[in-house]
Amino acid sequence: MEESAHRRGDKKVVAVVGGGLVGALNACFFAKRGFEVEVFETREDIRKAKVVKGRSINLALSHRGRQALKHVGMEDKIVSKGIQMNARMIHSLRGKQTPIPYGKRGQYILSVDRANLNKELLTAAETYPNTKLNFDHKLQDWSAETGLMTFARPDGSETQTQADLIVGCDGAFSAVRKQFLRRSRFNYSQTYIPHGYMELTMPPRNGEFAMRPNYLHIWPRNTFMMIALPNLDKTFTCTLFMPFEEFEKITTGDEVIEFFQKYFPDAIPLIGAAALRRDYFRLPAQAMVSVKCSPYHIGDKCVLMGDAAHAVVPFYGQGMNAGFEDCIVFDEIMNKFNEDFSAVLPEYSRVRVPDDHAIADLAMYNYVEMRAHVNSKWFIFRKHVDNLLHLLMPKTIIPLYTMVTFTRTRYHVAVERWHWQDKVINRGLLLGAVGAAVGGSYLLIKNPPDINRLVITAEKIWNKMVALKAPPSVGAASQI
Ligand code: FAD
Ligand code: EGU
Repeated sequence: MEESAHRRGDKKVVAVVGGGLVGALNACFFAKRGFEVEVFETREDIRKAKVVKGRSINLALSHRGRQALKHVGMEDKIVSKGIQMNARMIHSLRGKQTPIPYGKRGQYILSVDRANLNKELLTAAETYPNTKLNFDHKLQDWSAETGLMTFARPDGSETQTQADLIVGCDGAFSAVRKQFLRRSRFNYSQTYIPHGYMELTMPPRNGEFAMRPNYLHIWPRNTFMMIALPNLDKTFTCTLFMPFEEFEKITTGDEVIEFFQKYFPDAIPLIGAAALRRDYFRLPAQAMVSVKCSPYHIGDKCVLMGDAAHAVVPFYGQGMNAGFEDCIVFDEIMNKFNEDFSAVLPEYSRVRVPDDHAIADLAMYNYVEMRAHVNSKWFIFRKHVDNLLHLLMPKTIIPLYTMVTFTRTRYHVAVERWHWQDKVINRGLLLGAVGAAVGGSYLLIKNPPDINRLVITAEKIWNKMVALKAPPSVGAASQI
């Protein structure tokens, strides 16, 4: 048995399994509270590694993730190395580019480098004297009764260590979660979608970004989709999404070019035909899985967070953001229940499961939606409709992506509110088509130009007309 980490001093020992994005951030949260924190990570220290293999190269960081980083004093450091994306840039088949802002001026999401984010968070965790990082430790098994964990080492040996609390942050294929599956009354579902993804790098052109940098570039083509996020080194990482079936149909360099010629012609010169022929075959397409489970805890011993609790498909750009928000929610509950794990853990499951399930559902819904009938025209049209309704009724209609991306509205409340808004719109259209026209012209004649008052009045009338209860409230951060 390795050095037992059990109860050095009077503070409890928290073992964070997984030193990925959520594990490293969580280590900071627990260390800040003064716990003895031990992080166990399968991989070697990525700060020393020559090649870092792993999933997606860059990620969209938005409000929820930023708030979590702020809690541990890391927001500025990460944001300063992020690239602002103020709008999407929609690429049509003909190569026409149409920007659609995310919100008002100054509302943006950030493209951040996954490896850098992970490294910075590990370094931040390590600056706490009460944190120890253990790399090359792969969790094999653990006991829910005693909290004893068994790790495999690269040399084939095994070590054991004990903790008061085990925090499973070990990703979509969580080893911590395996124990949950053996127990009664644990709900679990996983779904692989038929699509895979492949990352391709678009190099700089004449030392500059090959496309406008401050955008999330999207090529929506129903079944096929590509998106590109900018990197600090002036490259873009393009992610091609398509059914595995289609990936497999393409077996030669010529077929790659032919395929891109058909669906993403404007990207060929930007990525480079030669690079495209080569890079397409470098790595096989990667799978995407959606995992939902509940509860997220076992007694006062173990809790799941991040992808270990809820892997979501990437079609809302929320996986990491949701995992980071898990850490804030847990932290808030720790305050409320005085760090009493036997009260905190069940409360965390009670509060967080509905929200993580809601974002998993939303991401899956958006995947189905995009795949079914979203081409560039439809994408642009839908976003314009959303924005127009919001402009007309700023208090009543808030686009779903706005609530998800730019607020900490609980995910399940955002979904309720979205359904409510749909009802408002539908009833409004039904009852109000004529009424609005007549009433509107009357109002215009009676009290002219003050456009602001007109909008507010119209909004009130509209709300009366459709006669619905007040919407679920938004804004008040994560009301528990
Ligand atoms: P991971 O990042 O998977 O980390 C888990 C860690 O645990 C790893 O370091 C692993 O080595 C370690 N581990 C695993 N098993 C063990 C074990 N047995 N013992 C010890 N350690 C172990 N999210 C966003 O918010 N925005 C985006 O734009 C976005 N884009 C994405 C694009 C793609 C193509 C994909 C696939 C995902 C995207 N996501 C995005 C989601 C995001 O990648 C994940 O939600 C996030 O990485 C989850 O972090 P995590 O720490 O929970 O898990
Ligand atoms: C997918 C893969 C555009 C990074 C959803 C939008 C994504 C990201 C959207 C990936 C889309 C899709 C939203 C953001 C973001 C959009 C969003 C998706 C980042 C509804 C690196 N999605 N993504 N929605 O609105 O809310 O721009 O891999 F194409 S950021 Cl699928 Cl906001």
